Amino acid sequence: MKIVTTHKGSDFDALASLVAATILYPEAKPVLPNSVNANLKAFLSIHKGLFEFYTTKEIELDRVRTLIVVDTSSWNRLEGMGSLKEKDDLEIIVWDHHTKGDIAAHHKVIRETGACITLLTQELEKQRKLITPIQATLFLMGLYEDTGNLTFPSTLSEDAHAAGFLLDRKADLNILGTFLRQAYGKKQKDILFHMIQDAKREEFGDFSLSIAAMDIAGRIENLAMVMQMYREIVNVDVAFGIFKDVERDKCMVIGRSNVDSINVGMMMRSIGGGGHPGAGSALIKSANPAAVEEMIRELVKGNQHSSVMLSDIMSYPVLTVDQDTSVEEVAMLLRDVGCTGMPVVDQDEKIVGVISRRDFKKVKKSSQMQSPIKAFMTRDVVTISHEKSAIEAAKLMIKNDVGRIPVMEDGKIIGIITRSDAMMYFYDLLPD
Ligand SMILES: [Mn+2]
Repeated sequence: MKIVTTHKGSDFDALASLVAATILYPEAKPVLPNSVNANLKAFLSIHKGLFEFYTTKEIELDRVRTLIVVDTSSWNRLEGMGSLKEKDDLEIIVWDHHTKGDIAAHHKVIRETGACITLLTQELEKQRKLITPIQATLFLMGLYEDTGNLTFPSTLSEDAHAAGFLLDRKADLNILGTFLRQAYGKKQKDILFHMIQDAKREEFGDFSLSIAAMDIAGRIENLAMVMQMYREIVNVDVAFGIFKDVERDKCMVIGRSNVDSINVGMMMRSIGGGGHPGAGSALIKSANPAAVEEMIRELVKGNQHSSVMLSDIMSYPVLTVDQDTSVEEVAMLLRDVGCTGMPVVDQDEKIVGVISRRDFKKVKKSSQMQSPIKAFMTRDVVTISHEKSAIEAAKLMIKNDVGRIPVMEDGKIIGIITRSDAMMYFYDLLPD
């Protein structure tokens, strides 16, 4: 007898790989562990009958001649297969994307792809096996779950290729969305409802704020998403949730902001957590929620005075070049200072254009190297007032496809904000 099985606490990648293996090895009986994760349980309860599985108990392990293992290569992740470990004449085949395992296989396909189902999908494609739309949907679900919709750094082009193949085989994205977005369940809903019932809202200068505090029992997943929904429903610019886990005597603080003046990441860092300007969290040991709320209020007040202005993150002094300078001289200057572009000014230091690498491509003949730079510069200059925020600067860069924007005060250039300045700000790389 041949059997195919996968790891305990099975996820969609495990189930998908199990089903795919039964297409590649039609005579193998699929054995699904009893312990499967919550998303998978929901999927199986609805798709009962579409897939047939055996439990370990239903299999006479003595009669197993071939064991096929997918999405793991470790004995201790299998359920009830211990006796097979000692069997001498057992043939073992492993398909896995985890490279550290202790199962000694006779045949194996083990590579570090984003999902195990990618490896099996490649084989199905190679062997031109028929797969049904519901199988394709399940396979794509496994692929998306293990690769975070192809966004995890472990994702390879092979994973994306497999996703394309499965979409060609009519994988249904509507079904996918239903099962992969189970993170908002009953627990999360109850918490959100409680928070909304007690929601307080206060105006704080130029933004609105709401702080919600509540007790929770044990670990609750996806509180960050609950906070995001809370902020949207209560309709405030800034929201903080203080979740006290009574048993473990810990407070989880989660913040969300969509105004520049409140940098949640910076605030959370000052109380031992972390995050980005728009979102952050911190875990505080044995804290009392009232004290935490007071602390957040103080931080919000303090944060307002130190909100980041463009003048804090721009680069200066700014090198400019006169519009009558020759192309050759400008090219040399740029090379010497290691810049890719520069504002061009007239005699009164007024900005009249910018020169960038793109403009130099317009220079075709060597005689043009002696022409004034104004003949090649870009005349439509995007500038920004020093009073604007980093987010506004970044939006301008995206809209106009420019990497540097002169920062103006009273008609004069006082600095320049570059793409990397903006990125430094967004990724919180600024020194505190
Ligand atoms: Mn996997």
